[in-house]
Amino acid sequence: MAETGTTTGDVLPKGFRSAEFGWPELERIPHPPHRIPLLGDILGASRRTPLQDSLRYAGQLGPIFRRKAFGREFVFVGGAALAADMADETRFAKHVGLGIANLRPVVGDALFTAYNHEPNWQLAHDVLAPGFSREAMAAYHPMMLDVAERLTGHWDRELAAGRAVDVPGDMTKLTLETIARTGFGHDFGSFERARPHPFVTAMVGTLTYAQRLNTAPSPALLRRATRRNEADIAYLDRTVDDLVRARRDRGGRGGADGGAGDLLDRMLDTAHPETGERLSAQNVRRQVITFLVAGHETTSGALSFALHYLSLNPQIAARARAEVDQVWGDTAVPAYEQVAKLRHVRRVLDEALRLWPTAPAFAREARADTVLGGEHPMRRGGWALVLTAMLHRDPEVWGPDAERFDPDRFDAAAVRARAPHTYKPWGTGARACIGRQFALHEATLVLGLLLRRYELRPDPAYRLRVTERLTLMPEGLRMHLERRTPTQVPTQGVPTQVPMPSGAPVGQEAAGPSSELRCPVHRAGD
Ligand code: MNH
Repeated sequence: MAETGTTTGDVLPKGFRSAEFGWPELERIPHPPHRIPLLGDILGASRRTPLQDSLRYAGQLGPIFRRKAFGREFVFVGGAALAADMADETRFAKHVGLGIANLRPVVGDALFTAYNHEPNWQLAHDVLAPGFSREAMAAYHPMMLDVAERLTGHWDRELAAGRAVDVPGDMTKLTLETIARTGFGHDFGSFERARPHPFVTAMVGTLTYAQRLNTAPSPALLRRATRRNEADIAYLDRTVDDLVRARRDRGGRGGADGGAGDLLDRMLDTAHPETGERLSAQNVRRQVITFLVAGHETTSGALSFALHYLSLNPQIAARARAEVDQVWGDTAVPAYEQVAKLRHVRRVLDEALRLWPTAPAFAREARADTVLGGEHPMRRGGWALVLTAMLHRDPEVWGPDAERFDPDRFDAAAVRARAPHTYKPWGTGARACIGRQFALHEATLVLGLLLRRYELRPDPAYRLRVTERLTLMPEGLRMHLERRTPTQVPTQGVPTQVPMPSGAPVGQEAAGPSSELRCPVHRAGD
């Protein structure tokens, strides 16, 4: 790979800028007490849970604060007013730094890690966004159902054996198989394996390594981990190259018959509608890894947190289940259009992502010298991390009971009554999540299927513990299941063929500089 900046002993990612640079009045921003010379604010901080430590500090320090670790200073924003100001796309943009920049040796200028000015961002965005339109999603639906049936098959066997199910483990299998199948026509066989597929191990390895780079005191301590990381990256690359070769050898399209093909087909065959440009082979490799990673970890966490809260709140589960029964009725297998109709189930997901936004922060930088919130001067290029989990608990927005799980916060009237830019699990602006509708369709479908089939029984001894490896996950979450009685549950059968809606794009926001191209992903006001 061309970039090896983080493997040569240079721990700071390229383009890294400590907050001293971008914040002329940094000293006015509060920091935790008991600063230690050189080391900074490490008292009471754990290297494994940087986000949850920051959440704790936020409670003491207010809507904006800074932390210093090993000579580097970071600014964190979690108050609703300041976060909304940073969502102003005319003055701020995505900042690629820190954890994201650490991933550049793996995925370079693919969608998630591209710098705003890199031409491959717009190219890949325009080529791939139609892969998330309504039509594309409707074509993925039968494949999503197929993978979900593997999950219920596995859960039925666990249930029959009297075992508790491993929720995050199984959700990760489900979401990985889903993005691999729908995006790339690939089967990792996750449900047929006792251990995670080596691709998953390598992926988790690179994510963990990237997080460690943020807090590592010295590169020397990382030497062995760095070698390991290079082997992981080589394995990821090899796997993807095999996948691409297999597709080229077959010369065929993946995905649904006669459709536009799957994401891989788009990456390999589609020219930009205006410039005629195509993704390079190197870029395709980086995009495939990006989508396999970005397309499953966060959705897996979202499903896991949702199941955790459903198991603890039987009335909420009962209401969502009643909705599934009512909307899906006796249909053996839900059709594409029947998924978005599950409003309560969707609210459960929204609320789970409020409390635990599984991509827990995003970084924003000033496009030009500006004053954040009318109070904090910033220089061009100055940046801060928006702590989504903190924003989502701001009592000014969410009330004094912000810690309570309550899906009714997302009924239509409540959403309308809230100020814009107060709920940001998908990030913001042009660089917001491209896979949002994909994740929501998949997760709503799966929650619906699980609620229809099982009662969830929490392990009374379980206390929520959240692990952080760039994304959040409820660690060690297990629960027992009970099958609902057969009269309650419609039997499973073959997927009903549903005519594709001849769809207008979902969103109406223009994609980037071109006013001709409509982005089917991003909606105005997001
Ligand atoms: Mn997703 C960007 C959250 C599911 C692919 N995603 C982002 C960002 C957030 C995010 C936040 C913005 C990061 C930033 O500003 O630096 N994503 C999520 C969450 C879920 C999720 C919480 C599930 C729940 N994401 C998915 C799925 C896919 C996907 C599913 C693919 C199928 N996400 C992406 C890509 C980007 C992204 C690609 C980068 C988009 C861009 O910069 O153009």
